[in-house]
Formats: sequence, structure tokens, C-alpha cells
Amino acid sequence: MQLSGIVITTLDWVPQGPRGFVRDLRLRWACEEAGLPYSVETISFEDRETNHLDKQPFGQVPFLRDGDLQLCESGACLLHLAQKSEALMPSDAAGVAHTQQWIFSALNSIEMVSVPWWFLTLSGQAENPMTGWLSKRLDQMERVLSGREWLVADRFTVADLLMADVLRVPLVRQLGARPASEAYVSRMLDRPAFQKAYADQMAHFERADKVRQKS
Ligand SMILES: N[C@@H](CCC(=O)N[C@@H](CS)C(=O)NCC(=O)O)C(=O)O
Repeated sequence: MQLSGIVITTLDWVPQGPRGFVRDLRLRWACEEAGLPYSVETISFEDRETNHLDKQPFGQVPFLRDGDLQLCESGACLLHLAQKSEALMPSDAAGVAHTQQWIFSALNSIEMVSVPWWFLTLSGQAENPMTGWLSKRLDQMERVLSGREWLVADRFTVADLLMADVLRVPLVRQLGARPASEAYVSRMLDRPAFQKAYADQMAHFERADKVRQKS
């Protein structure tokens, strides 16, 4: 493992709803799994759409800095971190390729459907037109996860971290009974590195509440 000065940037505060799900958690979790030292910096929630466009062109978080490297998009950041530690990704060509493949699957085949589905569900529409599409994708993942414990090379990788983070959204977990997916998500959430990253994010926003109450 090489030494690094990884800095993860997230929002200084968010309302209760997204706490525990802000995507800096993905990067914290990866660093915790690998024992990579990191620190956390913040940008202001209030003017988030424009206050960091040079670092994240869509006005979102997370983004990271690692020495001279500035990087955004949680998937890209995870792959960058994975290159620093075998704990996150095997080093052989097939292991790398399959980890990349499942990172894209999590983002582009599952989250691409689950996030708009989630928004439409929360908007209170009686009929969510994306339910069939998401159910099909989740059924397909259920088939994959019924046959194996991990996505890549019979071991934990950042692909599992990301897939579990995408699948752990409560409304998504509640959309039908998929025992293998549920067991997979539970296994991932039991990992000490996830627990630490989650607790740290929650504590970060609780501290921000206190600062806000004072001002
Ligand atoms: N594709 C981006 C999505 C990032 C994202 O959705 N970030 C949310 C927080 S989890 C955000 O910054 N939301 C604030 C906003 O969009 O104004 C990634 O994976 O990094």
C-alpha cells in the first residue's frame, strides 16, 4: 500500500433525509476497507450548485483530491482508490476488468433506473411508470447474486461496495422479496468499514447541526 494524502470533499450539511446516503460514504467506505488514510473537507450546501463547478461540473459531491490529482464521480473515485490497494480490487487483468464491468453495471444498469424510480415514487404518483423496469433489473441482479457471494473473483471488491450501496436504498429493498440480494446487502452493511464510514458521515452532519444552531 502506498502512502497517500487523500482528501474527500462532501457537503458541510444536508437535511436529515439524505444522511447516511450522501455518496461521500462510498469513498469513506473504500478508504476504511483499504486502511487508506484520508481527511474530509466540505463545500457549502447553500450555494452547492455553483460553488465548486471547477471540481465537479454538475455541482454535486463527492469529489476527491489525491496529491495533484483532482477527481469526481464516485465510480471513478472508487476505481482510483482501488488501484492503491489489493483490498479493493485484484491486480490481475481479468480482476481489474471485471471490477470495472460491475462498477459500470451498478451505476449504469441499476442506479440509472433506481434513482429516477425513487424520485418518482417520492413524488407520490399513484402509478410509477418505472416500476416494471426497476423490478426487472432487480430480478436480474437477484439471479446473479443467487449464484455467488461476491461479484468479482470470489472476494470483496469495490464493485461489491458500489453495488451494495446502490441496492441498500430502503425503498429499493422494499420493492419485492429478493432473498439473495437482501442477504448480500445485509452482509455488506455488516462490514466494519461500512459501519465506520456510515457513523462518521452521520457524526459529520450532526456536528454541522450544532454549528448551525449556534449561528
Ligand atoms: N454521478 C455522481 C452523482 C453524485 C450525486 O448524486 N451527489 C449528490 C449527493 S449524494 C449531490 O451532490 N446532490 C446535490 C445536488 O445534486 O444538488 C456520482 O456518482 O458521484
